[in-house]
Amino acid sequence: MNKKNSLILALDVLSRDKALELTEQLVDHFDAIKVGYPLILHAGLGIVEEISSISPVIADLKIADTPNTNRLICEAVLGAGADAIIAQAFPGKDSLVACADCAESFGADLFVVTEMSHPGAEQFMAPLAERMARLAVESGASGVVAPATRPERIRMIRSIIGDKLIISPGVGAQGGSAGEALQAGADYLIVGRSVYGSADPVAQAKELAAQVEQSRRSN
Ligand code: 3DU
Repeated sequence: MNKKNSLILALDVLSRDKALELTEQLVDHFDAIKVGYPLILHAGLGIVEEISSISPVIADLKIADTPNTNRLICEAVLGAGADAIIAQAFPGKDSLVACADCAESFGADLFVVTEMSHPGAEQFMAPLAERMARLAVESGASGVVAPATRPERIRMIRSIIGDKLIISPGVGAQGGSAGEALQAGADYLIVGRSVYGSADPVAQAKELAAQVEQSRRSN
């Protein structure tokens, strides 16, 4: 993943044709396309292979199982062409290391969820986010997922993970601000509905790019 736009598209549309149409339209505006259960369950794993021939793909399966099952899931989606996977930290170090080892064998990246961006994440995830960020580093992850809806939490997680990457969902539909998330230390913003659900996704992407540019200039 080349950091050019600092933007990742969350492509949670439900049809193969719509996904490919948006990918073609938006590929130049985003550094990667994140696909998850909504699209893969509707369109099949083949969609990972198709999109990965156009753009880097992050498979957001929030993998959260035993080490062996984690490995099987990683092998399936990385074998289909994904360049990165996202895993949950809470199943523990052995489960996360299974993902990290598999990612390494494919030359892929692993991102670990520390604290999610929705309000419910404050219940169980936030109190453990620091430990999960530390575990991500210890397990050999490339980076973590941290919430654009709570920039102060990005700042805290940055202080733990050093120069590992932070990819950050929550801008747009969830109410987070692009500029605030970047200023707090996010490397990439993950944006979905406010782009693919808009009447003019390219215009929305350009608007986001302008916000990224403004944040870079004020640094
Ligand atoms: O809310 P949006 O439509 O901009 O999409 C955000 C995407 O990021 C979506 O795919 C969601 O599953 C993912 N995500 C979060 O929103 C929050 C997290 O903590 C992790 C991933």
